[in-house]
Amino acid sequence: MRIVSGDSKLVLPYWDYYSNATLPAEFTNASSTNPLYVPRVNTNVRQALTLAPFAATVTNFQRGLYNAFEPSLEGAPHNPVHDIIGNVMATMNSPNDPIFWLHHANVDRLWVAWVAAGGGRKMPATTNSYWLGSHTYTSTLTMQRSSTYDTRTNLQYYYQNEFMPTTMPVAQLPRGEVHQVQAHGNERLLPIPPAGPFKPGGRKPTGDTTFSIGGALAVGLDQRSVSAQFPVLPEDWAAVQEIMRGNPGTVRGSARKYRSVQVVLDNLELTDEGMNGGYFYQVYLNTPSADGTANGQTSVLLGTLGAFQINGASHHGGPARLSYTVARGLVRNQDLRVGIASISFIRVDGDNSPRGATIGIGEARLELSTEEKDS
Ligand SMILES: [Cu+2]
Repeated sequence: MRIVSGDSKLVLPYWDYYSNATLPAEFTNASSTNPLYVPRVNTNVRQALTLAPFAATVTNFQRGLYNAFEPSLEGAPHNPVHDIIGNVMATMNSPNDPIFWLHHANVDRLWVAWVAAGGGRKMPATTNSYWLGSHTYTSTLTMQRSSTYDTRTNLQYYYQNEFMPTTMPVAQLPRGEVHQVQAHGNERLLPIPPAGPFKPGGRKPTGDTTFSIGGALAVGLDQRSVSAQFPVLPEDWAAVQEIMRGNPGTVRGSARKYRSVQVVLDNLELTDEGMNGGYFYQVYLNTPSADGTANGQTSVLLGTLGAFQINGASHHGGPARLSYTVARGLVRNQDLRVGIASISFIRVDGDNSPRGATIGIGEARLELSTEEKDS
């Protein structure tokens, strides 16, 4: 870009929404001659932010491991920033909104900051298979994955500020929200949203390597928060418990040894109202409490769901499916007594959000998987 621009001092901007959650004014001036303007649902993303990826417990990096930065940062703030801004940003054409590039520069910067923060945070070793292969940008431009290991030495750029955010933007936490994911001690006491009138999906194998121990069918989401509740057999909870302890779990009806637990949202569809974004849902697994009461249960935040995530999941054709790993240690022994599980969808609105039906989920279920995840 320095060559093309003829400016040897050209630098790329990033948008630090933790410092200012409102879109820079250059992007919101609706003048027809402003190349940075596109219509958006929201221009403030405070509702999309969280400090969860920067927690001391998030020390792994790569997807597939527990307590990993990559899926945590993607879960929030990356995805909800797409969702809350909405319109083009909530689609796979999101690079057509110029703010995309400043958002992604900031995501890259947050990664640099996470690496620099130390405290046991570790990138995969250069010898790890994570670094095999290459990124293809155009038919004539590829880059070895291994060359993206480090920004300063490999890629020869740096950011003006390479520190992790430590505070949320002032006065921007809505409605007592707690934003934490995927680590010990990050449960919250959550009043579970009311259960929707969804039919149970039943226990069944869902593939060669996965087995559903329960779910709910035809789960419709709108501007309200809602829970999908379904029965789980005590013996299946026992298998979950084994897996949470780090042991393989087995279930009746399958000869497999299962090694991880996930919440799967299958056959996802967006309504016309939900298509443009401007909202998202926090996805929680509510583990059953000893007395079976609906409130005061231990809940764990698994990730986020919105138009951008669904558009991404359906990008390569076939039914849109999203899965959320339940990290080991999140489901504790004392939580595993009563046979009702809840997958809860906590609606998060932007300043502007659609009313009415947004998302349809063919089945929301709790699955065991043979996939091994390192602790
Ligand atoms: Cu993105």
